[in-house]
Amino acid sequence: MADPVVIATWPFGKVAVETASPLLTAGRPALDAVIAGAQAVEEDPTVHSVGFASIPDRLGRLTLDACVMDGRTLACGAVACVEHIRHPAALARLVMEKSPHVLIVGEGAKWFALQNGFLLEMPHTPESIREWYEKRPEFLKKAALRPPPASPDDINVADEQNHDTVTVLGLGRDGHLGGVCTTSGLGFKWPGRVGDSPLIGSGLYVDDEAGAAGATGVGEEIIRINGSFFIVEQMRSGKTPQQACELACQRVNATSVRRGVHPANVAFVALNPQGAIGAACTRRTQFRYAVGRGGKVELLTAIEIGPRV
Ligand code: SD4
Repeated sequence: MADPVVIATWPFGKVAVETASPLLTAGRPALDAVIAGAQAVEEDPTVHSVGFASIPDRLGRLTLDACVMDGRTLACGAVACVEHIRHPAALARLVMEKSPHVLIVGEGAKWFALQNGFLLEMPHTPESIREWYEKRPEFLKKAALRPPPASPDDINVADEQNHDTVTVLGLGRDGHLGGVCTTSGLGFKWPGRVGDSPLIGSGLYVDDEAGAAGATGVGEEIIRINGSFFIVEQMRSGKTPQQACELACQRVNATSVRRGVHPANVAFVALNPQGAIGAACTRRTQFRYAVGRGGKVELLTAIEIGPRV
């Protein structure tokens, strides 16, 4: 029997931890608990970067991305660019359980949701529409509508507008790991743009035999290094979750140096099968995360890893 642990990205992840922790303590599987936690954030209208009421893309469309992974079987499922669905993490789980596929996108994901009893809903609130209108001129001034950004600086503009994704990792009493990642992606993103969050290996990876890892931040840079898989493989080869997260940040920094651009804001969390946790972010990301264990929930600040000189 393991002592349950749950870790979630950003201060708003506290709601996820508070929701997941009692479920883990009651002996529920890690995947059930973390999805329930993520869903509490998707449901929160004050969080404008996960689920409903998030900042839409440049055309005002709100498209959501999510994935889930079960550490026991490596079963996983994901949806990307899905509109009008309130709980993309639950839909990702359904892809895992009821389809032969791992990732379903756009209209196909919506069709699959309808087939399985999800309702189509209006995703905006008056506040989220107001925020979109208010931030739009400032955003467009910095990153005019033009071909895709050549440097992560442009992407960072979007990132600053919109923190962020909730990734929740959990260890159940039965010793199994589960994880979920859910987001609306970067605010003012290009229509059709998909980040790391629904990509197994980038935004999330979970394997009972090595550990679980999840990401938040500029998805393009996380995809480039396959961030979560990288961290899990580091743990498999003996690194602690903390060392593995720091190595992933160093890798992001190193790729930025090779490309001659400023390192982007990214952050990682990790959890190993023994219940040890880790977290790190690139410089100036100011990443905080929530942890629940031993009946307590706390907010911690991640160490920032700068580029090597
Ligand atoms: C993405 N990683 O779509 C997400 C967004 C995020 O901080 O986490 N921003 O790239």
